[in-house]
Amino acid sequence: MAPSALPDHDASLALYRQMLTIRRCEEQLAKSYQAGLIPGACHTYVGEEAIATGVCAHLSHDDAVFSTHRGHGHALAKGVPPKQLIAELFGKATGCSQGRGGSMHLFSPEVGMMGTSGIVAPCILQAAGAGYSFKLLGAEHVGVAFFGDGAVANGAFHEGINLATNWQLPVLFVCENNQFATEIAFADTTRNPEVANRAAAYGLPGTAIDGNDVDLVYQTTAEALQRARTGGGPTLIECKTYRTRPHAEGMRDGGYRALEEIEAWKKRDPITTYAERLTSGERAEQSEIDVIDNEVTALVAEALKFAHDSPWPDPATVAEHTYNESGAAHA
Ligand SMILES: Cc1ncc(C[n+]2csc(CCOP(=O)(O)OP(=O)(O)O)c2C)c(N)n1
Repeated sequence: MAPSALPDHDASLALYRQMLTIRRCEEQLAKSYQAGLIPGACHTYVGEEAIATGVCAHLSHDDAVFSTHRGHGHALAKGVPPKQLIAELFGKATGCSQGRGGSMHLFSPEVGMMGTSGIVAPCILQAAGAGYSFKLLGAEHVGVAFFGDGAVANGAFHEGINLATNWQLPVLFVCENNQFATEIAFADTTRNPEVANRAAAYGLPGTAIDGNDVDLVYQTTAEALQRARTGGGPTLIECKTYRTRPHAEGMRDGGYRALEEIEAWKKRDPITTYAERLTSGERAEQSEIDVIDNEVTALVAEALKFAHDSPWPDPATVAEHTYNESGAAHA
């Protein structure tokens, strides 16, 4: 699959800003977790920011994203403001799910963020379902599933991709292959440690790219979305990447992977390498990068303060959002 054009000066800086916003939020969330401020699990996206950023740069609020347990980056890139994300993880009423969901239940339908999920793989089926509804409606919107390599041996992968391809639905399947599911190496769970070449079995285009290269993610997504929005059906994009923090905050990070491997991937950091590329290739000035760094640091500090200062949900509302309260008759 030949990639489309490189992002221009403004688009490149927007990609840099988005990746850095995710990174700074994750750093704050890791610290907050260590300070005991986050009830529940917290799986950070550190090291994988280029994927959500490069994909979501092309999406509108009408496109539907379905995500995973590692979904903070997807939510932010899709348009959830940092203050709503951090407040949600703190359990505050101002969070995107009003403090009732936490990290693995981030919902913001108004921006097309249709949910993170603690269950591995159903996002693949949900994105296929969204694609089906968009096709029935004759809309040019797409359903997008982000999922890890741990979802690939789940039946949902087979069912969702087969159905979306057979019916030529407008869907993007984005596998974030960070090479581990919890502490199990992908290569130890399959005789075929490549994901993209599985596409041949279903008859859809599949491509494997460097998921730490935001330009490449951006370009590859542009072409896949063009196909999806014009009736050409789904695409499977395998983004090879690495998480450089433990599976979840509070967990160990030794015993199942080599520290040298983690250090080697940190040198391929998607954010610092992108800043170097932009400045050395004369796509942007260092002074522009510096301004963004300062603005993002201030934005996230403000979001953290907002979350701290926000109220807890009113206990009297505990049963709200549990049942359908629209008054519609139930079957
Ligand atoms: C259906 C299901 N099986 C098992 C689990 C337990 N589990 C939670 S996270 C995880 C690993 C997921 O790995 P991957 O999909 O590669 O995503 P990553 O954590 O690497 O981003 C597993 C097995 C689960 N949540 N859901």
